[in-house]
Amino acid sequence: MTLDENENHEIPKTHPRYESLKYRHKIIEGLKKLVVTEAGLIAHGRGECFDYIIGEKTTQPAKKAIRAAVAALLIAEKPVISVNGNIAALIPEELTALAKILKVPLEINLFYRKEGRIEAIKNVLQKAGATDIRGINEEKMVELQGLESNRRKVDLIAKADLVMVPLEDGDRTEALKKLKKKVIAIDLNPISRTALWADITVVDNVVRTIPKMIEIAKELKKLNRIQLNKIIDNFNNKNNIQNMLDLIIEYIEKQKSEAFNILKG
Ligand code: PTJ
Repeated sequence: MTLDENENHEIPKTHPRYESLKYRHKIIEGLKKLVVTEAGLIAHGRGECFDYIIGEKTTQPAKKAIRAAVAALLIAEKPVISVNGNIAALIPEELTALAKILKVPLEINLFYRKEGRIEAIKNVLQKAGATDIRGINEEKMVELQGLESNRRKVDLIAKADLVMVPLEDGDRTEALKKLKKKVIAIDLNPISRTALWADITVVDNVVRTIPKMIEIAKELKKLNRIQLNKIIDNFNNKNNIQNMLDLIIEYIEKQKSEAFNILKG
C-alpha cells in the first residue's frame, strides 16, 4: 500500500502508526495542492501531540460533547460549519456527508488567504460531493466586527446563530462569542482559547469526531425539539473540559509508570 505514490513512500497497513501516518500524508498532499497552508503542517503536528496524550481515542467527555454538538446543530436556526485547509484535506467526504445529513451549509473561511487556496478547497469539497459551499464569492462577503485576521471575511457566518469551528486558531471564537453566536469547537487542545471560549468543546481529533457525529446525527434526527434541548441543557462545557483534563493527567500518570517499567529493564 502506498500512501504517497508520488514520493513512493511505502507504508504497510501493519505499521503500528499507520493511521497517524495516513493523515500526515493527507496533510502533505493538501499542502502540494494549496488546500493546506504551511502553518497547517505545524498545526497538525501540535494536534498529533495532544492526540497522543488523550490516548488517540474518542474519550467519554468527547462523546458527551459530540452528542450535545449534534443536538445543537439540529436545533439551530441558521447553523454553519466553517471549513479551513486542514479539515478539507483530512476528511472532505465525511465533512460533506455530515453537512448533508444535518442540512448545514459549509463555509470556507481561511486564516491564510493565499491566492488559489479557496478554489483548491472548493474543488476538494465538490469532489467529495458538496453542493452548497459558501465563502467563495467575494461579492457576498461582509466583515465580522471585532476581528482583524482574514477570518473576518464571512458570508453566511455573519447571520448564523451557531458556528461549528473544527480545529482553528483562537482569534475567531472570541469574536463570534462577542457577537452572541453559539460556537462548537473541535480542538485537540483542551486549554486553547478556542476550546475555552466555545459553548460546546469536543476535545478530539476531527478525523474521529466527524464520523462519530454522522453516526449520532442519524440517531438524534429522530428526536423532537424538547428531547434535543434536554441533551443540550444536560451538557456542561466547563465540567466536561475539567473531566477531559483529569483524563489527560490520568493517562500521563499511567504512561509514566509504564515507561519507568521499561526503563528499569
Ligand atoms: O487553513 P487556514 O488558513 O484557515 O489555517 C488553518 C490553521 C489550522 C493553520 C490555523 O487555523 C492555525 O494556525 O491554527 P492553530 O492556531 O495552529 O490552531 C489549531 C488547533 O487545532 C490547535 O489547538 C491544534 O491542537 C488543533 N488541532 C490540530 N489538528 C487537529 C486539531 N484538533 C482536532 N483535530 C485535529 N486533527
